[in-house]
Amino acid sequence: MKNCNVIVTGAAGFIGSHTVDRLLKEGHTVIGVDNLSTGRLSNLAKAKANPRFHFVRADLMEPELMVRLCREHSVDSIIHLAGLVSVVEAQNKPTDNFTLNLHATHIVGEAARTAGVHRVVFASSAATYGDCPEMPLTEKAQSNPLSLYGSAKLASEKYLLGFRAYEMEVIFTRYFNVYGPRQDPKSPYSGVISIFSDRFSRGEAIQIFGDGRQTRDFISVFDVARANCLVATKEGAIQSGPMNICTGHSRQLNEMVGIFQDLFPNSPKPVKQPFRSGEILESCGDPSYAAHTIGFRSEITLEEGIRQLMGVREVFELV
Ligand code: UD2
Repeated sequence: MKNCNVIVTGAAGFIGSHTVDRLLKEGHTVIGVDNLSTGRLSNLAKAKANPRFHFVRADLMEPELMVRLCREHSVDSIIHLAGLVSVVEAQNKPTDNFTLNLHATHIVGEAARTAGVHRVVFASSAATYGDCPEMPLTEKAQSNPLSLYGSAKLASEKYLLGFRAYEMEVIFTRYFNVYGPRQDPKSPYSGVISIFSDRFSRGEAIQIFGDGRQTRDFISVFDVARANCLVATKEGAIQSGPMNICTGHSRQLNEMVGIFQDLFPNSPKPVKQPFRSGEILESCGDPSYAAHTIGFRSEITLEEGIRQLMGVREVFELV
């Protein structure tokens, strides 16, 4: 793999900062763009010590900025991770969702076209599938988004396809339920593992919505960062289109709670709550396409990922 120059938008965020770390570890040069509206500089503490990392605190909605950065750094690919990441917030603030999850996609695509960048990796989501009943979900499954967040991601995918006319490759990484260090546990709509890790470590009771038998495809952010790095820097062509970033393993919420309980045997009993409205009972991605196209397979089991998140030492060498 040659050394590439990669722009990461949303570089100071949860997935962004891990992606930056991975790219740097692989020897690439990284230009991280973030307006720090939700991202944190502390997430980039390690990256900032690396001479191959350039941080630009700016709003990517300024179109000239992205073009200038692409040209100045002879950028090979852009990983566009910036956006409004809370599904609930996107639903409550449709205009912000439109601006940050759809209009921003245009800015990035157009900057890439103007500056002649050949590959754009766009952070999409399993939310594009909505309540599709085909399990495991392949990229060919029907898209039936149930939220404005999901529809903005799907619309962005379709919009970017038009840039293929300029010989640009556009790949849409559809992340499943991502967890790991630096994920914010503070909102009630944060990812369940970040909420549970916070509660268990404080000795507080967790809440389980429903019977706990609902399943998710939980993937470690370290695996996601590795996948992003592979997509952005792979030599040779990659076919444009969606790509699931998932483990292919469907895990019940109760199993995941069991992993925490093994680590915290004296934790208070979980509090059962009714199912959340609009709850999806099953979610599992088919990882075959990513395996075939970029050689990506998840490596971190849920057990390892949770132990790592909770700071259990022996698994740290894994990443
Ligand atoms: C994602 C979105 C959510 C909503 C949903 C629509 C995130 C983090 N969440 O939810 O906002 O749009 O997709 O399908 O993007 N759970 C508990 N206790 C808790 C928190 C969660 O039992 O304190 C359950 C929850 O009911 C669900 C599972 O844990 O069954 C995973 O929840 P999640 O919010 O992490 O992810 P998901 O895919 O349900």
